[in-house]
Amino acid sequence: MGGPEMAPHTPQRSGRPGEAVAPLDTLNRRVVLATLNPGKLRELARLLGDLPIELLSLADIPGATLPEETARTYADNALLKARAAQRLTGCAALGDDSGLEVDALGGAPGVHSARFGGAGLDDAGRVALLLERLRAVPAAKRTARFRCVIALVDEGGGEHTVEGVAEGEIAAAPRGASGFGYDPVFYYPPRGRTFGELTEREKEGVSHRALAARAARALLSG
Ligand code: ITT
Repeated sequence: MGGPEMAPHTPQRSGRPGEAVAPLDTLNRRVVLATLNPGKLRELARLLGDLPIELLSLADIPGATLPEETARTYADNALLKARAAQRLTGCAALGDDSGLEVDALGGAPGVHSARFGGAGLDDAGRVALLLERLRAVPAAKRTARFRCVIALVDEGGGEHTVEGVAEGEIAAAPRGASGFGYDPVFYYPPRGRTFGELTEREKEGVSHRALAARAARALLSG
């Protein structure tokens, strides 16, 4: 899989002149990102990369797989992923389960966003199918939201979940090439552009994942 470069992140610490600097080993907590989606990995690494922890990616562990997402809620699916990665590595683990909820489709694809239209479709195919399903739906009724739940399973098996939501609309056609998944058709009114037209930094300021990651940061630092 062509994931982002996820060499373990080593925090840098410098003390004031004359001040003792704690050895990095005592600061380093290893946290594994329990996702195999390269777009998510890149975003989570950017959102959490400055924390004084060593971030590892499940994608870098040969043969690592994630359990089937059999649960009906984002939180339970995120926990399934985080538990699996925590058991595999012994490290604290973060699982992300996310999806796009389209009001005109009764909240679909929701937790099934990654599998919308079946296993044969790629991101572009899922976007095309979504636009086809919404062909007759006027602009005012194309409201939608991205939801992201991040689960933390710590070294001792303690579990926490946090959530972030970004409200928007489904555009008439794809626009922009950044991000991943449904980003090119997720129009975000406060910026007047789709997520696919935002820079990584702009998406980090407003996205569902950024909001959830902000709450996850508090859990990791607490
Ligand atoms: P992992 O299970 O390995 O984490 P996945 O892609 O299977 O990866 P999900 O089951 O959580 O993950 O599926 C979420 C889907 O929702 C994802 O594949 C995208 O299609 C879509 N999605 C989630 N966040 C998104 C974002 O920020 N931008 C665009 N699409 C997103």
